[in-house]
Amino acid sequence: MGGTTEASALASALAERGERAVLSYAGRTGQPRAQPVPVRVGGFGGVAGLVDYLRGEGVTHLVDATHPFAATMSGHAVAAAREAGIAHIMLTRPPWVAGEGDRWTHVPDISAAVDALGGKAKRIMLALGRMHVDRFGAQPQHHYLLRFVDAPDQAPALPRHSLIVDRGPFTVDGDMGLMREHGIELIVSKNAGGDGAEAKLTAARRLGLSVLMIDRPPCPAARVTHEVGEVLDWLRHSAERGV
Ligand code: 3Y8
Ligand code: NAP
Repeated sequence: MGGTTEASALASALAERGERAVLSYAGRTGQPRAQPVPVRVGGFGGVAGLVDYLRGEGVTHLVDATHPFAATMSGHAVAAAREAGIAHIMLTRPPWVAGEGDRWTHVPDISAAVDALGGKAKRIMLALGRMHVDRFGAQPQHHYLLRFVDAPDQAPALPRHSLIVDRGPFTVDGDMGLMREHGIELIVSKNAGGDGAEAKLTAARRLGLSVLMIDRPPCPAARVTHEVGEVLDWLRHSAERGV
């Protein structure tokens, strides 16, 4: 189950070893990154649909390498692997932790982030992608800098906004330039972890800007790793044990 830098790294490692693997995308973006293994795109149709897919394709190992905020998919993966009786592991990245010079305020979820933006108008970089943007219409007083992977069909429902269409991974210089150009005062970010979107946090630190950090949802998986190498070991050992 893909959609992250770690999933792409695992796909490359599996291809190098000649392992039979399929990488699955939800189909949220127009041109997902090409992969060195076969790709399937689109939802499965809930847990039952995923169980049918796993059984129909004779899948023996399910690796959930989706984004830490893809909580519904991760919950379905745990349930479907159990029902189909196949091995399951989650490959994710540790959350970011504030360091020296960071000015972070933590909120538990998107709703709390929206509520935290009451008060006078600011220039805010909303680095959350497209799916939750309209929620911030509850705080229309701000000017929002938005960054989407694909150009939207219609303009976002925020009265004051600028839109950048760009996919990561991003760079510190690029994000510092963007924040300066748009006079950004505050960055809103999911605690995605990983290095594909960390540049904005480093840029904020260097510019002395505050960050509203949205904590990730609970992780449903029993077996979790942060390392591609551990997934490869797990695949090898469980194949040897024939489980
Ligand atoms: C479709 C696959 C790879 C994976 C690259 C990572 C890094 C670049 C940074 C900012 C934050 C954000 C967003 C982000 C990043 C990586 C990784 C990551 C954040 C692609 C991809 C898919 C998606 C879906 C997309 C979401 C959106 C979220 C943009 C491909 C490029 C904000 C998450 O338009 C939409 O509907 C987009 C939706 C889910 C969140 C949202 O609410 O909008 N990712 N991103 C996957 C699928 O269809 O299954 O197109 O190649 C993957 C990547 N995005 O292989 O190199 O590993 O995290 N993705 C966040 O972290 O907050 C951008 O702007 O600073
Ligand atoms: P989600 O809310 O957890 O899942 C919603 C539904 O989308 C799932 O029930 C499933 O549909 C389908 N789905 C999700 N991921 C899928 C996958 N990899 N392959 C096939 N179907 C998938 O998921 P999301 O947050 O929208 O994330 C969608 C994709 O974007 C994932 O690949 C994720 O890794 C990637 N991504 C998400 C974020 C983020 O901020 N959420 C950031 C970066 C990348 P059915 O119920 O029909 O099976």
